[in-house]
Amino acid sequence: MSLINELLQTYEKAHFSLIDPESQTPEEAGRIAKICEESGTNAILIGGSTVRNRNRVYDTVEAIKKNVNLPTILFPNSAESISGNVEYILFMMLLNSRNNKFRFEEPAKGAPLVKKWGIHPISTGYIVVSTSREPTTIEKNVELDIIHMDDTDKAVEYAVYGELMGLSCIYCDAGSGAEKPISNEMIRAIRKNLNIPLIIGGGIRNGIIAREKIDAGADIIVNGTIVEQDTKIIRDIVKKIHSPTLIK
Ligand code: 1GP
Repeated sequence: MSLINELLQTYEKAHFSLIDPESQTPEEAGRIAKICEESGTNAILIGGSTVRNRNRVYDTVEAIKKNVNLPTILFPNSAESISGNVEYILFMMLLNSRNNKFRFEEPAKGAPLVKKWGIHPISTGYIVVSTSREPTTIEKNVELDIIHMDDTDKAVEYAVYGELMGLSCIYCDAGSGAEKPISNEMIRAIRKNLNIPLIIGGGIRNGIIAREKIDAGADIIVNGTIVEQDTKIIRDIVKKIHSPTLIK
């Protein structure tokens, strides 16, 4: 069984903590990962939109693996950021990219490395939703077929396309540090049309919001900015994700 299905079978819903190798030293990344593990997160995602240095990713993964017993999952932005010591990789197609580089070319470049190094691939349809007035890093770096906050139909189309192409999960992301998270309405519409796990991230800053996203249909919540800024909130977010629904 795949890691995501295994996690969802065990915990029903899950939480991933995202650590950007460029935001701190590998030792500090290991320390943060430990706090996330103690807070109840279910896996450590390693990645960032601007990571280019494989050695830095390698050292960060080593430090994290030394400190925690959680699965390590790479969230790569390019073939160059794939490191052989990670256990899993979100092997991604950026579905609403207008540029083939992020849909096919970088994943193709990375594919032989993933095989050679025995990394377990988690085939993922990645969809970026634009919720911020100021573009997020990913919006600055990739030319997108823009999906606005209320463009629910377009988000559903890309998500269902990903499922029909045989991808194992869909990750809808408002981008790191997004002003607003993806709306509950959009998550509900995607969930209604999708039969594979749905990961939601970007701009989720507290437990109540995380729980709303779960109630709307998210299976996994990703936190990055909060992980770097205020690890105490992670405990509350994880608790709310696993608490009974807020919907009366
Ligand atoms: C970004 O979904 C992740 O790719 C996490 O976003 O940094 O806003 O938590 P935040």
